[in-house]
Amino acid sequence: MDEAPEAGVPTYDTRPGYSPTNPQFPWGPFRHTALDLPATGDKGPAYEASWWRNGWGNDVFPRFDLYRATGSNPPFALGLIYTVDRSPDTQIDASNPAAYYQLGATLGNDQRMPPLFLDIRGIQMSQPVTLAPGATKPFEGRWYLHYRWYDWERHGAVTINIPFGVDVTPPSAVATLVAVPHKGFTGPIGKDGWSAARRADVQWADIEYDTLSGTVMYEVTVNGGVHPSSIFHLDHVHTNLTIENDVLMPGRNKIEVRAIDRANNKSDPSVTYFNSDPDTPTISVTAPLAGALVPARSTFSVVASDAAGIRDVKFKIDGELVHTDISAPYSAQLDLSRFANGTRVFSATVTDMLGRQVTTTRSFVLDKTFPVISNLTFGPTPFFPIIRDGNRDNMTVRCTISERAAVQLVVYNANGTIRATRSGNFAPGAVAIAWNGRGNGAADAPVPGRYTFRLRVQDPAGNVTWGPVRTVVIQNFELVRVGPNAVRSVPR
Ligand SMILES: [Ca+2]
Ligand SMILES: [Ca+2]
Ligand SMILES: [Ca+2]
Ligand SMILES: [Ca+2]
Repeated sequence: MDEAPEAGVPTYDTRPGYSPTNPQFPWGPFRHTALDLPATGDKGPAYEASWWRNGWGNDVFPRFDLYRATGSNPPFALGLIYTVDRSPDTQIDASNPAAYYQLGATLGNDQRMPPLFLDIRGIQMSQPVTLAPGATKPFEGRWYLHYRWYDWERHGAVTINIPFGVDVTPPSAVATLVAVPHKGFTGPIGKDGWSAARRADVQWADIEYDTLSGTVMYEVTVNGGVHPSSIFHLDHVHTNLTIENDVLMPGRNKIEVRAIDRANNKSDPSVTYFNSDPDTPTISVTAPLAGALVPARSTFSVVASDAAGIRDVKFKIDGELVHTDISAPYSAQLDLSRFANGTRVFSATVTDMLGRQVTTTRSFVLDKTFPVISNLTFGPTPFFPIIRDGNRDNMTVRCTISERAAVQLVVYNANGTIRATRSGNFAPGAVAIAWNGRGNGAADAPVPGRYTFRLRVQDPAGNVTWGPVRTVVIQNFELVRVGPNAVRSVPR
């Protein structure tokens, strides 16, 4: 490809070499572009490893590591003269020092030159302004490094021309990105693109996304994690990827695709979603308990789960829809006042993202009727609960209740705070609850004064009726002997 060497002048082998930091796969910043190129037509190992980069980088200070093949004769070079321009076949005139730069060094045993860095923006300032197709900066596009070796005596006969490219402009975003069930999938498709598929085919338009250096590959991200597959654009055979269930999760999967150009610039991501719902939902009732008595206003709760998510849970009473819940917890206080007392059926239906439905039911007994308190009496008042000579008395509250209930006597101090409570469970009919004047603590002795009290009556469904407020008085007393075997208590 080059002119024949002059007689008696050494020629130098400029076979491509390696980057010392990443000899096999030069990914990332521009490091040894020139060495990847067939400068002598010799496809060395580095050339084979990165031919698809084709010398493009996104660094405006590209680095060249140049060395001579071992065994060259003579064994040492002193340096090289070089120039950089847009022309592929510039020949360096060694007799005109104004036409070239010089990089001098005595090569060591590894035959490497010190790294040569080019300031492409600075070089561009002395060049005609050209804007290559697809470029956004004048320094982008194809460049050529031209150089000749020299030793103690003379320059090499051949100017070696190394093409390289600078591209700092990202590719355009990937077009018409979709994710669909894998082509083998035959199951149901729900609304909003939901399906039971656990494998997705991701596809996008097979077009050129970078007109400067060219698209070389794509990066696919699933739910924020980069997919391990390298998808090369070369030959335009791969603008798709099948995603398996090792990265595809039940639910809404976010899939992003970026185009990457030869210079390693990445496009903005294009985004699509794949909605996978492979499982059947579960549901169970947590309230009410089976057969429980339930008042007119009561909280109904279910626990529902589905790996892909739940569209809604519907509550029904005797088949009538009473509540729709779209988010956990699935719980609602229902007003059942329009339903009749007696056994009713609560049912809850969960619908998953694909549309599968599972229903659970539970019977309960509706009791909207509040207990009724009648015939309320109490006494005595005042009463004398403080022991004198072994004598004292209690106050007793009596009434009649309409149904089985838990009855509580609540006694209040004059300031409204609770002084004491006494409780018992009673069948329908007569109730009697006594108060010994003490508080709730065993050592809380009676204190003379005025107290108010009420009865609180709660049926098994939870309906509560309060009785009227009454007042009772505790007094100190002394015993007055009024006969041989008779005493009388006298307040004092
Ligand atoms: Ca580009
Ligand atoms: Ca499901
Ligand atoms: Ca809810
Ligand atoms: Ca009742």
